[in-house]
Amino acid sequence: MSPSASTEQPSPGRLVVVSNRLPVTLSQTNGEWEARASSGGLASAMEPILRQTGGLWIGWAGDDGELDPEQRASLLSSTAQDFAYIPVEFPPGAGEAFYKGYPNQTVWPLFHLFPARMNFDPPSWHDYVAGNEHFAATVAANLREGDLIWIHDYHLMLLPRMLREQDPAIKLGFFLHIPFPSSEAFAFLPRGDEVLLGLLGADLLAFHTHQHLQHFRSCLLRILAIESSMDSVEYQGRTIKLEALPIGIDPTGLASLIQHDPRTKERIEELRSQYADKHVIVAVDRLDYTKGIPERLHAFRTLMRQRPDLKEKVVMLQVAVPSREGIGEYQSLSSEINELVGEINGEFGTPQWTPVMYLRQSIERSSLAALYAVADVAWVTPLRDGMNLVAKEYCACKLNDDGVLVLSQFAGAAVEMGEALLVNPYDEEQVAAAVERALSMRPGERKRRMRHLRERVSRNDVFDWARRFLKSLAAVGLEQTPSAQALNVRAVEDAYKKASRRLLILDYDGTLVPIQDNPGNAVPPDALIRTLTRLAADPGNVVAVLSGRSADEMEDWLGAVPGLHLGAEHGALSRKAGTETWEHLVPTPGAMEWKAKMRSVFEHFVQRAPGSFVEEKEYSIVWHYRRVEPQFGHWLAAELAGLMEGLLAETDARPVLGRGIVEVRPVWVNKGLFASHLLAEEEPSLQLGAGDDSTDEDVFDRLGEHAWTIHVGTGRSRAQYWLKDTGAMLRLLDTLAATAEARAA
Ligand code: GDG
Repeated sequence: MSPSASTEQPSPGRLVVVSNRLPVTLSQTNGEWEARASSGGLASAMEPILRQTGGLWIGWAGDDGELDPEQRASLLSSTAQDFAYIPVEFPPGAGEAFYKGYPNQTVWPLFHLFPARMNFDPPSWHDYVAGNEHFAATVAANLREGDLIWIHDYHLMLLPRMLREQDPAIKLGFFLHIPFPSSEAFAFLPRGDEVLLGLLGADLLAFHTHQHLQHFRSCLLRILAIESSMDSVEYQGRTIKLEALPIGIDPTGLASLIQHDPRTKERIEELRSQYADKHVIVAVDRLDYTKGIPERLHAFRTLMRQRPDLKEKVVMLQVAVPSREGIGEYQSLSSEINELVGEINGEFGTPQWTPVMYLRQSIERSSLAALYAVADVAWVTPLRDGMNLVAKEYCACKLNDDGVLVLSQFAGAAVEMGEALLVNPYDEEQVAAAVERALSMRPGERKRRMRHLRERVSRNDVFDWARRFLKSLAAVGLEQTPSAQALNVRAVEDAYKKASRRLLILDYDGTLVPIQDNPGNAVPPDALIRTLTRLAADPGNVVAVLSGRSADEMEDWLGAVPGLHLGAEHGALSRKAGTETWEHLVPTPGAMEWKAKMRSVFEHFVQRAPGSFVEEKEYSIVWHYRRVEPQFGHWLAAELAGLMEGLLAETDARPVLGRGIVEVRPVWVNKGLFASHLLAEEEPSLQLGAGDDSTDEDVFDRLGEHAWTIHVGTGRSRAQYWLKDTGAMLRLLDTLAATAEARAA
């Protein structure tokens, strides 16, 4: 254990770690079941904290339902001290089906940018959902108040939402160990929207790098139309933190093997004498197509062809740990590598020299440390990797700073390891040249580069990583301002029944009808007209639909609903129930000369952003960019708003950013004014205001403190409550309409 691990307690809560596999595997040897602990970086980072907090680690033990629960529990308890391993129970065969299907055949290839290797079999999605449900059930059965839940990786991306739905108050963080792809690639993922929604159940979502985090944000925007900031996203009344937290390793553990462990020391001596007259290049990977093993072998062959003088002077030790052997892709990769190694050794080898030593097996940690310690060069060239721990482990083992790291620019580790020789693993000539340079680098440069690398790897170790994650997770509730809570429909219904006079002010787009790419398509469906008619028919109700749209559109769409109040242009215009005329609630627009000046600027933005258009209303002028590529659209919107601020400085008009729009209107036009007028005329005993964007906040502010203010959809709001979407809003209105009718009958 690292000394840093035992000193600082990261959080007061009990830690519950959830990962697909427990760091203990139950397997059968000669008919006898045994528990074998794996000593990965994650296990060594989690176990001290689990021990400190008496925590739990929940995961699959790999026995696939063949053991009875008691046997399993007793085997597992023999491996954990002061904390518990809790196995997730799967029906026989279901654990394997879950693991091998959607996570490894669909998500893994796509997230590593191999869409052509992606397989999607619809039943595998159902296994994925069911697998996550098994985890959810096990977690829920073991949870205690105050627990901090930390979910790991891509197998469990639906779990955050499942757990949140069971208990909205839990504290839950998720870490993705693999890269997150760009939105263009992510769009290929079948059921990708479900995956994003699953992740949004967390309070904290962390990735290895900023690039992965930015890709996640852009997927939220493009696929779910959810906006976010660099470090957070607002969703259903919660703030979800977003962080880039590169994982580290246990450098002290490795160094102490090299310095104090007799087996490691012995192995170092053996390797040194075996390869005394040779440069040693090491490569260590799981046998996976993302790790670029064939590409590396091709580059090695190029190097050998270009540099015949390296004959008998260099050896490449490639360790490849078999992985996911039941999947066809992996079997053919294994054969491809065998053939390549055979070809290279056949082409260049001599009776005294085998250029590529290929170990297709797992080796002991002590041998691995010895290999790193002895190797002159580490050749770490994955085609794509979340982080890549081998790169960091190698540096941690160069205690005298004498070694060179050749690293793929597509490994997450490249972000932090600029002193390595960074290469594009697809370019075999460039890679071969980098390895050549590594082999001939002068000692001064080698040591300078490695010293920086090693110091950084030592500072940002895996314990520090875990502490930072948990500190951030523990602070979740404390940093958040109290925000909206989910609306309890039953409670509104009760209040509604008791009230004799009720005022309902409802926004239109995004509240009563879903937002459309083309605003002209948001025609009210018949069901909405019927519900509004029923509500407005109740003599106890004043029902108003208040929108930023023009009076003409409001009249066309809702003018025929008897008894309905209408508000247009954010309440600057009002049409009372039972009348046919529109009243100006604010001074008449008058000259508003600024509008003409703005028109040409707006038109210029339409030219810059195809798909956008300008709408002119009595009191305002609007640039609609909903159909423009979202990031470009937001960027231009900010530029337009900034430009307007300057141009309009002398007037009383200001730009306002809305959902997919920039609107310029006089400051005195706002929905709060409309609400005030209605409140002055009525004396409602129940007030309800619902809206989805920033213009509706003025209504929430104007209604009394006991009002039912409802924010529809995602994002931050000063409303007291939120509802998921327009569908939920309509169901609420239907329920209220039915309540009144039942009473009247
Ligand atoms: C995922 C992400 C991310 C390898 N061979 C042996 C052995 N190993 C150990 C290495 C290293 C680990 O396995 C491999 O870690 P990687 O980071 O390279 O890759 P993944 O397994 O794909 O892990 C990855 C990681 O999660 C952490 O977030 O870095 O990007 O894909 O620790 O030393 N260990 C032993 N014998 C071997 O033969 N004992």
